[in-house]
Amino acid sequence: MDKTFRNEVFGQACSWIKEAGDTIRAKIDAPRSIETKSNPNDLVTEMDQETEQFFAEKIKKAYPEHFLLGEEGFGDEIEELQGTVWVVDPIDGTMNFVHQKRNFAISIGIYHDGVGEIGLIYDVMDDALYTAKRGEGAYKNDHKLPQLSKERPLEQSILALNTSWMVPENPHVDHEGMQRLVKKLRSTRSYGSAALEFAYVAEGILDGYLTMTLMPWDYAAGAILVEEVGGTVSRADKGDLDLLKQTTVLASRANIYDEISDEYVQLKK
Ligand code: 2AM
Ligand code: CA
Ligand code: CA
Ligand code: CA
Repeated sequence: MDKTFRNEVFGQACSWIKEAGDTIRAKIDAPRSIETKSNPNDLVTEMDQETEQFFAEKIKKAYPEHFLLGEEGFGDEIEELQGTVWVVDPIDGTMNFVHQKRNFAISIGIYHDGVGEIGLIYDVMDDALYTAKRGEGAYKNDHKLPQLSKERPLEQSILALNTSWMVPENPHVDHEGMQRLVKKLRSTRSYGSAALEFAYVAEGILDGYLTMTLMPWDYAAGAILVEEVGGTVSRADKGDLDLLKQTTVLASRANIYDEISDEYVQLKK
């Protein structure tokens, strides 16, 4: 993607994400109808849908040749990653949005021919915008994020992790390895918004994030941010991420990445 054009798209995306966030903040206390999707704990609100629609309209008008891959279905049916694709999660952490009215984010990853060019994660209630352009580092608002430590060992690391992977019945990962991992770590956290968990890894306030079931819009922006500060991002078994599929993800400081994947994560099947 041409640099001048990328800067234009970046500016546009930043202004839209802030506008969408302003709207959500203004309506945070309004009564809302909550529906469920795949299961009783898989929530969606009108705000998720309206926010994705907002981006769909803006993108189509400004960049009719671009594609949108979005969680709530207002985008395009995408089978391959050719051209420019905006991968949008209008509200990441809908359960937090509903129950806590905080700890949720808007996530936008912009890919060109499959390469991540721009990542934006907006913590709406904190008014904190995390941004990255490939090859130009990552920022939290106007503050450039430093490269991540390559020294701190696993024993002194905090990993974002969902406790569901700890039970024997979980279909994704050997739970004994996960239990050993939890004992080895300094501690774990679980924020309930994948996008924010990536942003916190990029910011250096989490040392890594390990998860078993992410969709493209959950990590499209976050993967770019973490890589821009020298972190490593892949499937949990170190395979390449496929932006068109549900996937496991391990994102962490580079010096603990191999150890986590090789010594603790044993995927099932
Ligand atoms: P969402 O809020 O956009 O749905 C919660 O641990 C994290 O997992 C959130 O980032 C959430 O994104 C994501 N997630 C992905 N699939 C989910 C599902 N089926 N149900 C609930 N959360 C899901
Ligand atoms: Ca959802
Ligand atoms: Ca999500
Ligand atoms: Ca969502």
